Amino acid sequence: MALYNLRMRASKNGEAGPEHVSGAEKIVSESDVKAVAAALVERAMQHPRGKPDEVNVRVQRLDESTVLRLKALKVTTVEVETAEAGLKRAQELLESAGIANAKKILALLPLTFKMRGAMLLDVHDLERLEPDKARGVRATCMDYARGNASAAKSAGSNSHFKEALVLATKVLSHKNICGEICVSDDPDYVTGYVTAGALGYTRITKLKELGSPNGGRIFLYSGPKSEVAECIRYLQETPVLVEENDG
Ligand code: WAQ
Ligand code: MG
Repeated sequence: MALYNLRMRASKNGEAGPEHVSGAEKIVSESDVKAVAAALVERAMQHPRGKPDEVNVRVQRLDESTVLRLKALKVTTVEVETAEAGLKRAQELLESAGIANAKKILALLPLTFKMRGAMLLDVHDLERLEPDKARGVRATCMDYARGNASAAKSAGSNSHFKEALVLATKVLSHKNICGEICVSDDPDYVTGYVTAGALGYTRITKLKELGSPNGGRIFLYSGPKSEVAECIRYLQETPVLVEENDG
């Protein structure tokens, strides 16, 4: 059966134009398209960042032969008491994975707070590589490979962790991406993560204060500048299905 990519985006009218409220990505079979679209709209309407003024759902058929299948990154969790300690651990973890500029990189996080996508940062010279620096680069077109689990049910539940693991697995799978830092923009979700080679997906239980809407992502790029465009195309367009690791 054909596969479809569903993409939901919700925004509200802010002082300076539309503000992002929520978004989600699903890849489902034809028979699930209708139920999953409804579940995504429902989710947009119930988001803790507020009632949206506009919700868009795009449905796009995929050519199955282009779908890449990946194993989910290995997950570990680091417990911290404070956001400050969490950011310090993030730095140490990235350094342990060979990212020398980790401190300077983490200091750039505030620049991502207003962005809808991620900063794409060259880890060697700290050059920002996003074509549109206000928007950033969005990783899209990825989901779990679902056995018989209900696609609609999983689309309705906003599991930050599960969706982030899919995104992080896709992003780190590109040969020129060597890591990622993520802080949720949901005021009630303070757990974030870092990824990098041997770290896999390392959750850090507190990266910001409860109640703060300040979140963002940085994708760490290590490769020739001539391959940036291809990397962005991969992140945005290549359909990826992620197999959950057991246990
Ligand atoms: N591509 C690139 N950047 C994105 C994307 C995307 N598809 N979606 C969101 N962002 C950026 C954007 O700037 C957001 O403000 C920021 O990331 C955070 O997005 O293991 O909920 O969707 O429990 O709020 C981490 C889970 C949850 C940790 C992350 O991110 C865990 C989360 P959010
Ligand atoms: Mg969010």
